[in-house]
Amino acid sequence: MTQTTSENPNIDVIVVGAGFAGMYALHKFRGLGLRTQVLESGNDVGGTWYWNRYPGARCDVPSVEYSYSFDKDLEQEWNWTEIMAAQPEILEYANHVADRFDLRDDIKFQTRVVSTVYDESSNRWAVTTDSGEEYTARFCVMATGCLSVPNTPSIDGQEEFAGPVYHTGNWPEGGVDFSNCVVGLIGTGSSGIQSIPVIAEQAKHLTVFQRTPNYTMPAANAPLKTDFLQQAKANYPSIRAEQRASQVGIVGYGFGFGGAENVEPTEEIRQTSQAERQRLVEEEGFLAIRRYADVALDEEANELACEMYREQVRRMIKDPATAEALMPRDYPMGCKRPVIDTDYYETFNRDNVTLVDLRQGGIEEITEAGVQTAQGHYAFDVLVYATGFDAMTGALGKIDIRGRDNTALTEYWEAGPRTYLGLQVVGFPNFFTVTGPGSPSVLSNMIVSIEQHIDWIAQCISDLDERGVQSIEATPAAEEEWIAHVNEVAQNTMFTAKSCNSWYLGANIPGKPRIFMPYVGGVGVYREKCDEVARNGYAGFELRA
Ligand code: N01
Repeated sequence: MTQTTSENPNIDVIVVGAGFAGMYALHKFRGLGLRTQVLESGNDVGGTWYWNRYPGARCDVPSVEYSYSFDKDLEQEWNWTEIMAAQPEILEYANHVADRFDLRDDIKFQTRVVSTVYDESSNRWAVTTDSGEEYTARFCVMATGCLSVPNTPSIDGQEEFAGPVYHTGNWPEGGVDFSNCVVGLIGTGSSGIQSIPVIAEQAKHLTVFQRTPNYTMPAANAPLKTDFLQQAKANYPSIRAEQRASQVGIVGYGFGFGGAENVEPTEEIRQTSQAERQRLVEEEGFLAIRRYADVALDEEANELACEMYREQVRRMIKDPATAEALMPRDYPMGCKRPVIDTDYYETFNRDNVTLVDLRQGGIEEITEAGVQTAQGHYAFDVLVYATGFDAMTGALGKIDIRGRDNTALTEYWEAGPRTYLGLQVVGFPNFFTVTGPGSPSVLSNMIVSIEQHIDWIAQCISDLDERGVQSIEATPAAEEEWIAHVNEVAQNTMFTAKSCNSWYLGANIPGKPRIFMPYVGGVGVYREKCDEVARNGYAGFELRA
């Protein structure tokens, strides 16, 4: 039954998505007295952590930092059990938050938004769902996630495969039992690297199809000690303040990246002899690379670190041909999203694991019984795609979003996403993107960036209402200037190195414009800029009474 707009004339804000962003948005907006409706396609809350239930799924940000800061009691009452939490624990946390703040009352589940259209005369957004319901609201907040549209590559014959097919980004709720299964898995990004060791332990045999070897560092995960947790809780005010002012929203309280000891890179790899580098690899393995500051800044220094990396792969893998196949070459370390793993390389020493290096001959087609490559046919009875996402713009692109003059967002973004501060788009008044392209987003601890965006949007709506302003829209000049700034700071980083292909650039999706999407300037600097804009009466936005 179609719900007409007249049945819900008082909604202030529609929030699309009930992941960590949508959940906090609902709580925050409600607190301001704004009537808020959240629409979510899944059966429950959790977003990323709801969909990505694949074996081995785990966060790579330490738990005490990958958690909400908005409620002091919540901080104190929740007890993380590991340095970096696994997916079930994070989903449990999301459910706890939903229960604690009665969020489900205003979330409509199993409801996919298909279009959202701005009506200039009423200054409202009309949001239509897959069941034909229509809602209208003054503001539309897209909490649709940055990695929420799984990418399944188009491969000849893929419909022919006779067995079950799974995607890591859309894993069945009940899990998958791989025991006695022969499994084929395509993709060696974070999801593949996390799931491969766990699937290999369960399955009769696992064949991994790898197109590009990745750089991955070992996670030093472990149970969290009670006294550490108590100490962290006591220090939360300063941890949170530091996170907000930091580069990536992580301060390394107790632990650095991947749960390892926090090491400040201070040395120059170019000043280190080959013999010294070799000695360090022998003593410290991959972690030896963390000491060098120039690796992130200079491609030649980076290549020296890559050599150290490859040497450690050589040392870890028994079969020299497999070792060679696992060595990343031709692109710098740090160009793609860093990966951390548990027993990834060790897995390739198992008898029941085969690595197919697609650089030696790619996939030609998927057959009824497996994968045909230029190197031969590989048979299996279950196929897993660990092939990533249409990142940052994918979820917005799937919704028919139309702003002033019926302009489609996909049209406006034809040459790549354009935003002011990653928060708003010219031509789309009262429409906000949470952790959108042009903001630190995926380069940061997402919860820190989510809270910052929601707090900013909430303050903005509240300020507009106080001043009797009906609509807010980024100006073309401000948007242009912001894009230029985003591009400028991304230059001369490993992210935009010539040889780099990453989903940050949209390079994983055929036909997607190649543009570096997130803001490299850092969450602290970015927060300052957003706050300054607000302090200056929302400079760069046009406010209409
Ligand atoms: O996806 P990816 P992901 N034939 O795009 C391969 C976050 N995350 O889901 O590199 C063969 O990184 C592709 O090969 P190539 C995190 O931000 C976080 O693993 O394009 N192979 C690549 O190997 C992460 O970065 C966590 O040559 C094909 C793989 O599939 C992001 O999600 C955990 C192919 C895709 O890798 C995405 O990670 C998991 C084809 N046709 C995810 N098409 C943590 O917090 C694609 N590939 C730890």
